[in-house]
Amino acid sequence: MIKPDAVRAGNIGNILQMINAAGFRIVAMKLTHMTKERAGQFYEVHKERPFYGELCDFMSSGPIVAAILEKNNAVEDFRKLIGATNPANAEPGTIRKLYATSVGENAVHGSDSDENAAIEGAFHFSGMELY
Ligand code: DAT
Ligand code: MG
Repeated sequence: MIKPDAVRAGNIGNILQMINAAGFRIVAMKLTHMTKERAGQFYEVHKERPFYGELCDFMSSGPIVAAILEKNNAVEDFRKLIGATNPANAEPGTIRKLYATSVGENAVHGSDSDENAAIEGAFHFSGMELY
């Protein structure tokens, strides 16, 4: 996902260009706006964390770009491309280093395993929206 902060800042194009240049194929993509309830469902795994409420408010604060990306070693390579959760710790040249403003408003989401990528893909897209 390209998160609401990056969409608001006009960075959809810049981020997609980096994703493209890194060799990912776009299988599905849409601009969508999650309700607070949908954001809460997406981040259910974090519901006991102190930042959960803030995270759900932020993720439902505006439209996002949801996408399914394909590549060999996609999960690991995408996490390398986006950089550390906290942009202060992200490597130079990563999407979060360039476009995130804080640990909470960090521009992009990337799945953390193939299994979660499948779950998160199905959260946003039906089978008919995959190409
Ligand atoms: P990532 O998005 O790098 O997978 P995560 O799964 O640990 O990171 O957390 C999910 C999101 O929750 C993260 O992108 C931003 C928010 N978050 C994580 N840690 C936070 C913190 N300490 N304070 C505020 N928001 C936080
Ligand atoms: Mg995560």
